[in-house]
Amino acid sequence: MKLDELGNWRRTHLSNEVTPKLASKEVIVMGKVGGVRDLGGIKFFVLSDISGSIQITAPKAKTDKKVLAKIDSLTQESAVAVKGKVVAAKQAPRGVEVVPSEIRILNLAITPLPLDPRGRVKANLDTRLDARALDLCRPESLAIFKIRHQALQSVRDHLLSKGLIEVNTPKIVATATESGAALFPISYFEREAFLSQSPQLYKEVLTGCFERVFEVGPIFRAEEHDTPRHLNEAISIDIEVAYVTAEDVTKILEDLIVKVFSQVKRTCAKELKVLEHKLEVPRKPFPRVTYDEALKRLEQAGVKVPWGEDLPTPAGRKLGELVGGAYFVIDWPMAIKPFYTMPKRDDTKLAQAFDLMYGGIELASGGTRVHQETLLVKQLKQKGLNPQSFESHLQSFKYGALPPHAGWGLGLDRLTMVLTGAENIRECVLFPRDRKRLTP
Ligand code: AMO
Repeated sequence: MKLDELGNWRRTHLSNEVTPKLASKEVIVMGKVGGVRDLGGIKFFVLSDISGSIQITAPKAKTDKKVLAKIDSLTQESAVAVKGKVVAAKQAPRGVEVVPSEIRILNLAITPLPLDPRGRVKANLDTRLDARALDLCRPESLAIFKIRHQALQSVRDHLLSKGLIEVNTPKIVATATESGAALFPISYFEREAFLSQSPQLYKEVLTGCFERVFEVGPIFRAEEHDTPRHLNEAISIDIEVAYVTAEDVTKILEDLIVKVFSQVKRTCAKELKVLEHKLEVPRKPFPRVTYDEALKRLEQAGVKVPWGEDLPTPAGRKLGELVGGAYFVIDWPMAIKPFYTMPKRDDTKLAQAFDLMYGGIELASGGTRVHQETLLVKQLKQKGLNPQSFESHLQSFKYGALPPHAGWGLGLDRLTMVLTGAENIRECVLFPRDRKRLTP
């Protein structure tokens, strides 16, 4: 079938702007078709757009034959433009419908569809991600991404209001920053390069000149994890601030989390309802649990973690049950924190580093950093890294004499999980990249 041109038609109203008040006015609405029904005397379909939906009703006796034939040829999810008259109608879902005088079929969906974006038939996550373009039209997906959008806007507002400058650092890099997390190698002309795991080293260097910076950007981790919380490409919100310590930046993070939760709760009530998620705004100050206390409490609850090891997932989950909500784990062993972490003055086995947890999920980590070149070189060696590979980074310590500084990285995808109540991080990312998924 030949498709119609959009031509000079433009939408006059979004579907939710069509109300009984417009009765007898002519409108042009555009959107996707939600299944055609024929009730003998009338044919009708629901047209959905970004704002909601409107019923298009064609009484057979009064509608042009060409229009009726077009309605017959419509498949679910086809894109159409409808010109017609607004009619107040008690039986229609919003008490209003449009009686079409002309229809333009802009694109015809091929059936059967791999999934029903109107959610009448539930599909599993893999099927949904395979047909993500359709899946994103589900009201639940839309709700998640509106909340993510709001969260990001609140993050930017907050950090800008604290005087931080937004920056963009390179994602093609020469060295690792996060010990343990593997790198994706790429071919860079005649050399090998890597996709950046974190803006860590760049944001630190920037404190020497810009003092307070933040970045929202992708991080790439070649981890083989296949969990509901890990991706191979994630979005990290990173900050780094000069002349402050870990304790100061935890406060920035705490304020930010409370602000994001409150603003999402206030502005996304409709979306939270679609997701049936009750969002609790955490109260300040969030509990601070030292690593030692965490191990003790876990042991009392029957979960043993040897001192000096990271908290494995079940232990993290248990700690989440014991503490609940948002809390910091502080005073981590240096052995499991990256080379750039500042040790505690009074106990050098411990790091001036923290993780922000929400229940059993790690949302962020950060700390005070080493700003002295000699200590940094010593710690690189202790981690089995070659200081020569970090020569260009170390140069900025020599020339610029970096000020004391601290910062954190907060995972936007994980933050969205917590805000939306999603059980799998893939729900919160448009086109997730994991061990098995590189398309769509
Ligand atoms: P870290 O490695 O803990 O710290 O990462 C910071 C935050 O980023 C998110 N994140 C991830 N989200 C999804 N999938 C992943 N594979 C993944 N890896 C990390 C998490 C995590 O808490 N440079 C430090 C930050 C700093 O100290 O400033 C860093 O990258 O939410």
